[in-house]
Amino acid sequence: MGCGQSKEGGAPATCESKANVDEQTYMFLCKVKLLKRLPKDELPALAKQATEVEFKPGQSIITQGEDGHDFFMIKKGTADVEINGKKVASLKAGDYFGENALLRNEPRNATIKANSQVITLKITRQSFMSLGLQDKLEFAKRGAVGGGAAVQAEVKPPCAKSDGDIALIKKALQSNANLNTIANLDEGRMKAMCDVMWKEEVPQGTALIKQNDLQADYFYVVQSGSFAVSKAEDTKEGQSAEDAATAQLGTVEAGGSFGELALLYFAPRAATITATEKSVVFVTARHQFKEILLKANEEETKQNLNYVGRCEVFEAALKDSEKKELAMAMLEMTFSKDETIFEQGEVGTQFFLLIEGSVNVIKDGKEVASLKATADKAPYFGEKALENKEPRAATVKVTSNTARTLFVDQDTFEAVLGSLTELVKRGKDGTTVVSKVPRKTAADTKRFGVIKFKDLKKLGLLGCGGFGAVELVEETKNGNMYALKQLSKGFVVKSGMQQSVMSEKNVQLMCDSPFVVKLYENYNSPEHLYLLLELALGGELYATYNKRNMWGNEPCAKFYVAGTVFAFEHLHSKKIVFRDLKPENLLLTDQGRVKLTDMGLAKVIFGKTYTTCGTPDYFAPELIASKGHGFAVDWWTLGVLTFELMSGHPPFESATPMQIYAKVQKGINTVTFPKKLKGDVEVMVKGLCHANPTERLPMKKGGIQNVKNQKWFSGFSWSDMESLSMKVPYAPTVKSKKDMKNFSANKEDMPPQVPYKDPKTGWDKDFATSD
Ligand code: ISQ
Repeated sequence: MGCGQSKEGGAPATCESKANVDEQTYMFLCKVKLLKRLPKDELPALAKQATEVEFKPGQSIITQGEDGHDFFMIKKGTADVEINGKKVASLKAGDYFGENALLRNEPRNATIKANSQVITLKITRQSFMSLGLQDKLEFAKRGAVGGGAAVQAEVKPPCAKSDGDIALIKKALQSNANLNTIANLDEGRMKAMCDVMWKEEVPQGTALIKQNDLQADYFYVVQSGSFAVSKAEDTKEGQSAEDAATAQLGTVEAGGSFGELALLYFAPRAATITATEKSVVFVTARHQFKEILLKANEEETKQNLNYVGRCEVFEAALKDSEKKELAMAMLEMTFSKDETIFEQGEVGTQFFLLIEGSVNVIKDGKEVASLKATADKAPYFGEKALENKEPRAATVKVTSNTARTLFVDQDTFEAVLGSLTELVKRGKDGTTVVSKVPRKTAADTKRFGVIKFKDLKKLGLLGCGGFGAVELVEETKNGNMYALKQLSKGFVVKSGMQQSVMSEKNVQLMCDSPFVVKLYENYNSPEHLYLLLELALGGELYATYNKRNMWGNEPCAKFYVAGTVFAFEHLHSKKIVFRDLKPENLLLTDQGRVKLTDMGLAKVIFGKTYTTCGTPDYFAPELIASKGHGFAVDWWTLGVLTFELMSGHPPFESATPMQIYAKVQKGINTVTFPKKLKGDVEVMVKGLCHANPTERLPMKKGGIQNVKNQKWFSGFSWSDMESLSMKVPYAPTVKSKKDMKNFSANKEDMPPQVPYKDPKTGWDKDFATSD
């Protein structure tokens, strides 16, 4: 601990005295990003707690790697920021650092050394806490990215390119480290990117990319000229010196490239890039890049189709288009030597194709067949499970070191193609229509149109972010309380999120679990869409952890992780992938029980899906690589959540999303696990954050039970958790059914209210369940 001042055993400071609470100290505090989250009238009292501490030239104010307790602002003098012994920035009067130390123990991520006599203002965690300010902070949600832009960006025909142009583009692609984090750019892919690029002339002074711009679809390679990268002042102003030290600003010259984040997903631009002279760029759009990456998946689907085609049942029953749909819905599962794929007598729902390795088929204890996958033969077993739920007729046991299978379950098969019995009856050349089996929704069993919008009275703001506000509302007729989430239709259309919003509503309607926030009604007004949701007055888990400093509390982490396991079990059983787990999306009820919320990125899937979206700190590697992803991304995020709850920070934390992605691609084994995370919890996190999605614990034989059986959970009663009879590890204070004290919405997080111009596509016509 400590950061080098007299109080904490570092080199003695020459002077320490109570500062006059002058205008200057107050003005300093007003600029600090973290403190902007406090009500302004708290700042004078905090300013009174500031002490002046003086440092001599060469003296370290804070030291990289050490835990800190104090926050500093420079009043006079200059200091250097050093990371791993290298100077990365200099600081002057008005700069500040170490604000996270006011909340928790966290190793300093840089050393800050006085290079002249430096006078600082210091605030200790103890004085911050003694004023009760941790309870008054309003915490912004970490934003999700991707998922929007339903409309494809305009593309132009490719231009002719000289050998010099081709060489320049290839070199630019190869030397763009971020691009190589996103994709493995082999010769074929580089050529494909080069082939689709077109040329644009950019007059001097043109901003090709504007910070915060929602039109963020293109990637550029500079053929000639020069560009300046800049960020708006307001971003810099509230920034900590440690953050500023890692911000990347500079110029891009011929042979350079920029805009690569737009290739990955739709998100507002992070900086402004302006031509400082007349320039020429080569351009490509996100969907062109994604198509190039998807080529590899087409190969995989073709291969799966090959296997499916060789299976006699399917060959006789399915048309070519149906075989393709089946091939796309099949998932991979890997088994080890001596594992049984299934056992005689157990009731199974899955059908398997063996695509690598060998197995024995054992009936009544006797080996009756031995099957081996070869280049042109994929043996299959378990086909009866697609027609009925009869006990398995034999055991299938792996005899090779590993066996790779493709599998599909009855639910998926019937949702994608309909009943196999019907399809067999029809035959591949038949004309009878076999209908797909629709999935049951909670809506089938609920009555809608019961709660009318006019009967809801707004009582206050619970939160904002994403697309709008969440308000506490009362149904005046009976005093029932709900959370009303409001989405600005103008903003939804502007950011191309129409499909996502409709999907959020449909997905919510399918859910019925005590571990998932329920949806009661939807309303549609001229300017807004509304979701009437179950109320959870205990607060957001993220804010609660920050306010109560619960990071590292093991019983709490187990309880919330277990609740998430049940939420995922429910969602996945309905074929819903959630894709946005983070403590911000877990709510506590007034009783302290945990519920998952925000289905903005959730989606029903059969097989893989391809849109890169989520919250950067929680991105799984296959999302970054745009390889197609499935339920395994949720299990990755569970590993990240466990790590964060236990340590106070996510495992791949970095200053920018691209730096996070680079760490994610290096893998969980390169992450340093803090002491608190050693042992059983480390084993579980690594089992969930396996680079290969098919190797993550719940994706292997045994499924979700593999998580429940983890040693970290030994002694934990999963049945008590499921039946809601487990004692909660933390009981929030909720004084009445209208008590909003556990929420502190910050209006600054509200998205802009965009006036709605109806695009007349009818996108929202099925939204409302009531008026
Ligand atoms: C339920 N209760 C309180 C706050 C909420 C925020 C978002 C969604 C649901 C909520």
